[in-house]
Amino acid sequence: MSHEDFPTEKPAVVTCGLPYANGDLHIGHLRTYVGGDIYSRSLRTLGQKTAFVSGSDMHGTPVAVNAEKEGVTPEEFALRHHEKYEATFPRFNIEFDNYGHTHDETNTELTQEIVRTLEAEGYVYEKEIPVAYDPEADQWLPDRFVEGACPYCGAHARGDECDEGCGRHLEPGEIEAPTSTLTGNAAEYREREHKFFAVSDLQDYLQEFIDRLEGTSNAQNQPREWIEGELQDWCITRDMDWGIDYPGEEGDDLVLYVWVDAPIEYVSSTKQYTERVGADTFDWEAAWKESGDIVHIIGRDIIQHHTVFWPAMLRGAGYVEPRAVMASGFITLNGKGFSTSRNRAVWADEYLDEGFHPDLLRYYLATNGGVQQDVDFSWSKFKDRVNSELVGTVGNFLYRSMLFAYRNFEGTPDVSELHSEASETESRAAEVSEEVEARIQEAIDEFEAGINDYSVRKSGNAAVRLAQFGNEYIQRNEPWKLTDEDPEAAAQVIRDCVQIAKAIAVLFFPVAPDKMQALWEQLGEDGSVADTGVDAAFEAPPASFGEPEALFEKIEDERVEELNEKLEARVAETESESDESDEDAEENMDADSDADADIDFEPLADDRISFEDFQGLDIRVGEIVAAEGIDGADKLAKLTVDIGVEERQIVAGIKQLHDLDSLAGSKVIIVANLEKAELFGVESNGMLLAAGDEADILTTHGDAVPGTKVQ
Ligand code: B3M
Ligand code: ZN
Repeated sequence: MSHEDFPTEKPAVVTCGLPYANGDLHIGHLRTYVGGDIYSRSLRTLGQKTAFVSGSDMHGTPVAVNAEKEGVTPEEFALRHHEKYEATFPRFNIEFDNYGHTHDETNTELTQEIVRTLEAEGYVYEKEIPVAYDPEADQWLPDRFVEGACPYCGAHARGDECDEGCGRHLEPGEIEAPTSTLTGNAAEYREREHKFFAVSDLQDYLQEFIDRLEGTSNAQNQPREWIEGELQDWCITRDMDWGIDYPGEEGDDLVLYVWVDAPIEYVSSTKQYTERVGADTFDWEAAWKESGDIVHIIGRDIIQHHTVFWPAMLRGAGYVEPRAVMASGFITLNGKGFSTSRNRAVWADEYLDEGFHPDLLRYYLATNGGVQQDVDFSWSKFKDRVNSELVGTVGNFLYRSMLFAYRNFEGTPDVSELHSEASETESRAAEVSEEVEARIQEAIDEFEAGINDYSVRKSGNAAVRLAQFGNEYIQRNEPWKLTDEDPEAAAQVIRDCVQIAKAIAVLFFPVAPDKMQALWEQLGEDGSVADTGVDAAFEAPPASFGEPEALFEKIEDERVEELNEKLEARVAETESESDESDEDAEENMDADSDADADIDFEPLADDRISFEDFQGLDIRVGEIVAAEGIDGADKLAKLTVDIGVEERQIVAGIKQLHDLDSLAGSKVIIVANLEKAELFGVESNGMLLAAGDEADILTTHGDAVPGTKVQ
């Protein structure tokens, strides 16, 4: 790919898909926003000039349908939700540089201007098409006002999206056997003139664009079938009065399709940011019209909009194309989809009201799986990860080493005498041992690689792995024994640990901003850790600091039981209240399918095997060293797996289901003594264990090292 690594000299814009202003936020919705916030903070830590923007999506039938149900105007309805979102995001430390909405003046003007440019460039034409119409309601039926069968896969679909089947965007007139969601009656098709954007004129451009596009592999690969096939032009108007008027046709009932003005909010929101802080701080035109690094973070159900329609619009109107699209998987709750109508959700406000710190959820959502993997939330898994990783690894290291430093040295030990010669050398951290200096550098490299691989899990885990090393380092060197025997050596070990603590503050800040600011202050540092960069990881901490306090608190089992009971009771109550509990009301965003509702489990095997037979299997813990797709094979990936005694090449059918780029470092379970096989001309020496059709990869719960036998 042609892009240079971050940090670049260009201004970067990180955006998050705009939430439709039509419902309450649950923690599943927060995933892409947390991811975007971590990603933009991480870019800044690397020294990249970055704007992080988004806004509420006010238009379209998702809002109009719900406003109608409530009997209020779409504007009133959408603004109310917009204000709620705007207040909720900061409570999770999701701090947009600008959070606007699509109905404001900036976006209305910019959208109309861009459409006029597309017209002037000859990309817009008029065509008569069949549009669904409800004769009883005497109304046109755009998008979600009509349902029917998808013409491509036959699944039940919405007017503009095959949301339960193949996921395609559907054009007006395409849906078969249309029915009106207003009256439930069969709809008719009536001919009507609409405006079209000639996406097909940009096909050659899009084919080149997709080869340049970075981000997650789903966003790079999925659009190929559309871009390389026959590209359909895109109807950009709708028969509604809620939306942005088609320029020059104000007053009639024709507005722009919501997907025209929604992504333009990315630009408008950046523009508002510049208007607030000045072009010297961030110049929206330099980023969007000259040369910027644009990174979109979205749910995987809107890949087509961001990799086909949107870049075509940008190109047609003379704007900069996206550099990367990170498309995330969905979130489930206890293995099933979130369901707002059944109250089967952990609501964003509820999570905070239960007294949990936002940084814990940020950590969980960002590092539980690669960006494009589905992530399951349960209170019990949440507890496990908080207790073992945040409390047990990070918190434990920080507390024990800083307490030791405070009690024995009243802060950072002075070891300058020991390094009087070294201080003139090229060492970046003159007073730190070579081993620790190298390990901090490794953590910085992992952090940076995570950013360039578009993996917030990798960048987020760099600090956790460093803390793991810290625990091992302190354990191995036993400074508590050295204080009498060899005080200088004890001072050096603790000096090293304090430096590790500082590096953790810098590298973990994007994931846990509040907690790491607290650590920064515990270290006696002034100002905000947000204003530092990776280099601060090597700068000496202040000489003195006070008694540290534990940063993370253990979650008790009883608390989890209580929360599970609350959730179950609430779902039961909602279901008994609702007559139509089988019929899920429409979810406003993604992640709402009942993931396991339709699984036909295979019957249990009748034949028992002996213990000896089982022992004949050599099952081992491994660690993925590298993963790449096999050319020509849709599903297969070639993995290099470290199994302690040696490295193995293993072929596994996980290519489309996992973000291969973020698999390195993952613990896996493999059958080591399966006979070798050749798949697509590639030798497979062992078998990776994974569960179900989604190839959910088996891993270990604790820290079993590669090579450990599974028994
Ligand atoms: N408002 C929400 C969705 O479809 C939609 C995103 C717009 S992003 C420009 O997930
Ligand atoms: Zn379909």
